Amino acid sequence: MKPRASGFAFRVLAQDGNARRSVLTTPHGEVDLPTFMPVGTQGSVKTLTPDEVSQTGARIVLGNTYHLWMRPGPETVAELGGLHGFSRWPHAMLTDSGGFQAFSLSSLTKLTEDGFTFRSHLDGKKGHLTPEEAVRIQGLIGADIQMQLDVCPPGDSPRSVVEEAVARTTRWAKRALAAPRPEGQALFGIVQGSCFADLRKAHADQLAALDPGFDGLALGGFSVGEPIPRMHETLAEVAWYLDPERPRYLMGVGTPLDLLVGIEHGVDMFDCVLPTRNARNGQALTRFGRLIIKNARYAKDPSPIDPECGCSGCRAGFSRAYLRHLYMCGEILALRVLTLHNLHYYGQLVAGARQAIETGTYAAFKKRSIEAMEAGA
Ligand code: PRF
Ligand code: ZN
Repeated sequence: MKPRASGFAFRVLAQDGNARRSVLTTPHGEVDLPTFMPVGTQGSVKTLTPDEVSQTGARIVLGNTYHLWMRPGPETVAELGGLHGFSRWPHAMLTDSGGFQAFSLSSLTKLTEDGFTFRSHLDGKKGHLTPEEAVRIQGLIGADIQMQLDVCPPGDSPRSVVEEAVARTTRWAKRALAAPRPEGQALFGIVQGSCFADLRKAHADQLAALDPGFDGLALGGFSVGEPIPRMHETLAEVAWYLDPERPRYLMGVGTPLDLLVGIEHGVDMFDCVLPTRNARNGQALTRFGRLIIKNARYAKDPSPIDPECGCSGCRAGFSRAYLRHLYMCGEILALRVLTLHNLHYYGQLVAGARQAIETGTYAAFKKRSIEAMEAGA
């Protein structure tokens, strides 16, 4: 019923409420779950080398089909060893299917039953992305995990629009599963349904029933404009409901609080640009909330971002004052150190969650983490 792509396995080691501690085996190594996937849109996690990314604890990163398709092209990536060989990332990798990015980045996107038609955000050239083409391109890029092409309606869409997106995503799921795909690449399905929990549950059932089946199931269509409490409520209703025998991936989410809530309800994998993008905007994310590095109060502050942080920047002793100075001068080192720190913080957050689940103390861990964040630095 659930054939897994070769080289893949998924084992749940411990459960605490709906929170799960599991391991995903891929052709590029084991990934301890719950985990956070740093975003490497164009084949790099911005400002960092692969070695630096892995030092933050990450063992899987995300790449984007849309960007690599437009530039340098999937054939070039394939010729140069696939995204693993090209970017020299030795661990696991997942690619998003491209529709979500085509819709948000390119102009004149048209959605039909066949797929997306759009004009490239780079040169205006016409592109057409179908469920089959997304599998073909991701096959050339060569990540361990592919995502199906899906339809993600805005967070405030009426029920009828969401119903149509769900139905089309199911039809596209069947087409994606039927398309030829290299052995050793897994394929995940995507559950849509906005904040209509009944639509999401029905969609999860439909996708879980497909045979040959998906290797994992994702929750798409969150954090697209709906109020955050609505997202958390809907996660509470639906995340645990997704087939427990497959990894569950919450796409493009989120804040440290979103991760704590998602894990509580049974999510295993997350990705988000927040820790990397906010770093480049001068924000350090810490156990005690956000630190805006350009704030004048740090001008003479000799302490590191977080004295107890084990990231290479904090261990090197770079002070808040120094990082503020670098940031104000536009020095690249500030962005690198903040990116390293933020990803290390996310890595520590999911590592802490894994440990708490193993010891049956997840609820206390979540409460403690939220209280510390709210208390501030
Ligand atoms: N679908 C796909 N990628 C995504 C999303 C989605 O719904 C989201 C929504 N948070 C982020 N990235 N394919
Ligand atoms: Zn640090």
